[in-house]
Amino acid sequence: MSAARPQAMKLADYRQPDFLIPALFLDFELHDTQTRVTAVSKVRRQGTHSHPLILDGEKLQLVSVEINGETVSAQATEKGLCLENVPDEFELRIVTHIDPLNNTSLEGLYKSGSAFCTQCEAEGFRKITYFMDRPDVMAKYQVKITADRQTYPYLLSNGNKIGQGELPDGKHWVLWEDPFFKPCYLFALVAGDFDLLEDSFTTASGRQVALELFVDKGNLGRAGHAMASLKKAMLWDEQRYGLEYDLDIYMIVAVDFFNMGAMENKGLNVFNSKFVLADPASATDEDYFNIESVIAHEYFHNWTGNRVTCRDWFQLSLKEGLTVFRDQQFSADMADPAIVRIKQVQVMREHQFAEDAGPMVHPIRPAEVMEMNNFYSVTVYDKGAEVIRMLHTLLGETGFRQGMDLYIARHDGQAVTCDDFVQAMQDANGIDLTLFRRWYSQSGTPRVEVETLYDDKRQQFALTLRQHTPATADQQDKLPLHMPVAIELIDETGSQQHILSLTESSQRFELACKGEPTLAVLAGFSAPVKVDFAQDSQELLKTALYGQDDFLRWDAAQQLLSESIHASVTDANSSLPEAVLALFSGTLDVAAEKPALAAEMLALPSFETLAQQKPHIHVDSLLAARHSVKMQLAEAFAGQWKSLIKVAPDQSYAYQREQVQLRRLKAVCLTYLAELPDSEAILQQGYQHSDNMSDTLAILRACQSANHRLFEPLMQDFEQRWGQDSLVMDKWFALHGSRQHPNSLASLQLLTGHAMYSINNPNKVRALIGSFAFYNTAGFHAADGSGYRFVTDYLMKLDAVNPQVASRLITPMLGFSHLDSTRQDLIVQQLARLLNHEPLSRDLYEKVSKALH
Ligand code: 0A1
Ligand code: ZN
Repeated sequence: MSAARPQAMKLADYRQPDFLIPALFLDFELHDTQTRVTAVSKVRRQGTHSHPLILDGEKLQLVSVEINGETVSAQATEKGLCLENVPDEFELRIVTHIDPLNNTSLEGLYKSGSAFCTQCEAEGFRKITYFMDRPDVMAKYQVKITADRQTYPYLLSNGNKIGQGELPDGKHWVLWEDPFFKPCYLFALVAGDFDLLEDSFTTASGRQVALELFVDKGNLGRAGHAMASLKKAMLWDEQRYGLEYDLDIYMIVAVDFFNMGAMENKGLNVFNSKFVLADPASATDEDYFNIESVIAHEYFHNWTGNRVTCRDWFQLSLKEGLTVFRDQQFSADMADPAIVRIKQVQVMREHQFAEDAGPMVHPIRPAEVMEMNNFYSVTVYDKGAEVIRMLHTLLGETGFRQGMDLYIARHDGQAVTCDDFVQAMQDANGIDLTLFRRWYSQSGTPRVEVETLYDDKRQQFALTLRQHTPATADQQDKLPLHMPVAIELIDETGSQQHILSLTESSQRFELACKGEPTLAVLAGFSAPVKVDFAQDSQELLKTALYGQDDFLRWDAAQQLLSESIHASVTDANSSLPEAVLALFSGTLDVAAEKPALAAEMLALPSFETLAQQKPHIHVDSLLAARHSVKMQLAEAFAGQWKSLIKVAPDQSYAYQREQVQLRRLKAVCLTYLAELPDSEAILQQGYQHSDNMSDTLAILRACQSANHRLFEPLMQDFEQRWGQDSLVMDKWFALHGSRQHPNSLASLQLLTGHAMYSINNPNKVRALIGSFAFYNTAGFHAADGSGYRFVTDYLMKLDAVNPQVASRLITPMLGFSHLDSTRQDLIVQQLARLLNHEPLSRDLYEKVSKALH
């Protein structure tokens, strides 16, 4: 990346567009390497000015430009086209050629296997034609697609099919019309040969919607769960938010090559096949859960994202934070609410807090962006959802729903801002949210300090909360925030719950309480903060065993475990504290009654979570301490692990709540059991008798994390059985990638040459290299720097193929300030190598330059 360094765009510089394009006709003549795209736009000047019309365009071959039927000569640059002295209103016709086959960035029009498909969010439309590629330019689309009829029997785009025909040369064409105005990031085209699962849904007002799910040939048997999930999501959105689907057809296409999870294109969602295909033999309970949640997420975007969209990309959390919150509510209703919440909090603590601590820290509404694709982040999505959740907590279900109704009624068909959303919530509830708005502009993880005092005489429990947000790489000065702090007071008679509204940097609350209670803070993780509250182990134990709120019980258990692991870092010979033993016996006693909660309470906090709890860590000692605590627990409760793994569902596999809970409990027990010397026969039999992927993977994971000698033979067997199944093999690659073993790097290198591996397929790269960088702590942080070097070498190759995937993969190299100085130096060396690598994408440049700053 020499001469011109990429420049950041600033939210403060937003200007409304100089021109509007209310109608667009697109004509695609599909060809692998030379697709011809004709774009006919109606263009209208907005306001009084004489600015030129500036169109974005990248990697396009310009064929011709006509204004009102007259050819004009126009010089394209690397970034687009500038047309001077255009009329106030005119028809613009542009013809371009594009090369989908060689488009490995998977942005714009590309080939996934033998199918054509598109991905336009955030700024991919500019790789299809010259256009004003920004979400506040909204058009009505008509799309004509022409292609070979045999190879591409299905030609799909947004909206309704309004025409089709055959051509003499073996080709056919289809014409689509989308009646809704939309920004170009929601445009989609798919052409290919698929198996089709058809169904229908009748909306609350009695309209019939055709549901069509397209999968690769032979995969129809794996499409049922996705279709069932879609129907559940459609019904749920009507019942919870009064929102109905608005077109006559809803299509989903599953493809193998996709940069993210899925995409909410109007009426034509494109999905990573990982989030569509499932059957008991090949998919885990977690896969079933994720499919249901991603299908719902994309469906919910139809209102929160499509009907009401973003004015500019700085507002991404407007649609993503809100839609993640809605899919979280849906998942809580479909599955186990407490467990669903625990998983969300784990994502926040492991990944979002880590993002806040690193160089890419940003508020949920970033103020500066160099490459938009870098901001599809855990902050914008997950912290964004936490911010919406706080509004929901502060306003209550009814108030929140009133705010949503007003937001949709006021802004349907518009491209709006996060401020517009908060304003609707404020107006519908008559409450002042001025202070609350700071969550949108202030970055970082706030800390809330808790101090308590019980007044025996007055029977009053006093609680002082102090908040402060430490400075972050992007922002020095921080202000107090408005947050709900949910608490539970536990005493002999039971427990009482309160929601405290914290708005000042220090605030005192008094609560009546007969007898001194045990306090548990942040029920349901009511705010995305770290809590500093020095509690002794007896109090934590009491909360863990006798608390009301399942989340608080799990959290207290995790704190007890975390503390014993950190204690074992300082004293390698320390034995397990009494409280941890009591926690495990107490939890194991009720495991059969509450299997899901017990499973989470018995699971050790991940290395990443432990690392987030301390400003400085020593990788090897923390890993050793975690392992030592695991060993001691394995031995101390050996009998229980053996008996509990027998508590298995007695019917054949179904993705059904009680079954999922028992399988999860069994999986946790297996991780301890595998550490015991006499576990081999049990593991072997468990693997052989398993009739579903959840149980199979639980055995493999247990063997992997215990470095059990069975791991390799079982993995070989697994490969024999599933070697031809791409999605299943991703699980196998991930198990290899994350295996903490002295040979892990060598095996990784070998596996990049495996017949099923391809650097062009993001799922493969994430499975193998991603799980190494994110989860193979020992391998990635190897003291000699070999892990960092391997990832850096790989990133250099990958960046040339797919910068978006490369840029996600670099995340574990960014936050290094908590590591020892030797490792910090080793990482910095590798980042410096990357910075000097040419060419370097804007995606990686933004992250590496910030990390080295
Ligand atoms: N809007 C999608 C996420 C998405 C973003 C970018 C993509 O390609 C670069 C693809 C999908 C969602 O939230 O599901
Ligand atoms: Zn989304």
